[in-house]
Amino acid sequence: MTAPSHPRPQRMRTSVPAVLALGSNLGDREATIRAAVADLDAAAGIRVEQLSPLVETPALKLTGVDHHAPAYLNAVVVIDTVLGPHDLLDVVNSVEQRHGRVREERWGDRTLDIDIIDYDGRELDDDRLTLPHPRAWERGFVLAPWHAIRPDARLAGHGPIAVLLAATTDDVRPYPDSGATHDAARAEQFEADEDGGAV
Ligand code: A4P
Ligand code: MG
Repeated sequence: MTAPSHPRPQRMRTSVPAVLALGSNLGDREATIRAAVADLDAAAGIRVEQLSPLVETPALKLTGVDHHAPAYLNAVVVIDTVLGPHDLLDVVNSVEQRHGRVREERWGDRTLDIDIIDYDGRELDDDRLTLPHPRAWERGFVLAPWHAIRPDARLAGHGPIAVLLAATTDDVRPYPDSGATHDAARAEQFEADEDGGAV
């Protein structure tokens, strides 16, 4: 077969960085999160750049922290993607489905939740998607693993995540638990702020 004389120019779309948060508090939580990260990396248009350490956190319900509910494992991945934000949400939703996600109760127990925390620093709010994720700024279970791999990251509209993390109070433990908590990171941050003369 001869090559076409006028090959169609390939449309190249440049990739952008994005940050996804994964959470699981039902089933084999670690296996689910690791399989979901592999699924994301295998999806067309997504390359996983880095997976954070896993952390274990008590379930946050609409009524507050619920110590009777199964604890969550949470993690963050930094990705590069050529997908637009809504196409990325479609992939994220299909990976959640593949891992048995059932939507019965808002903030209910789940095998897998994947949120888009940041998409190239963009701010957006429509009926399907809010960027950055509207509650990421106050959640230790998002900020602590993100900070562990990208300490200089910023959350659009909110500023440096190191500062946001220092203001959180949730109980975020390394998994498997080595006895330390991310309070150490917060304490270091406070000390750095004091040395720098911050109020
Ligand atoms: N949606 C809008 N913006 C986004 C975004 N940036 N990323 C829409 C992902 N989805 C986004 O989500 C509801 C709708 O949000 C979707 O249809 C999507 O179009 P959902 O996953 O169906 O339901 P949900 O997760 O129960 O609700 P929501 O409000 O997204 O909850 P969150 O804020 O994700 O919180 N406790 C601990 N310890 N660890 C956790 O990970 N997660 C939650 C869920 C609650 N408690 C937790 C944890
Ligand atoms: Mg969600």
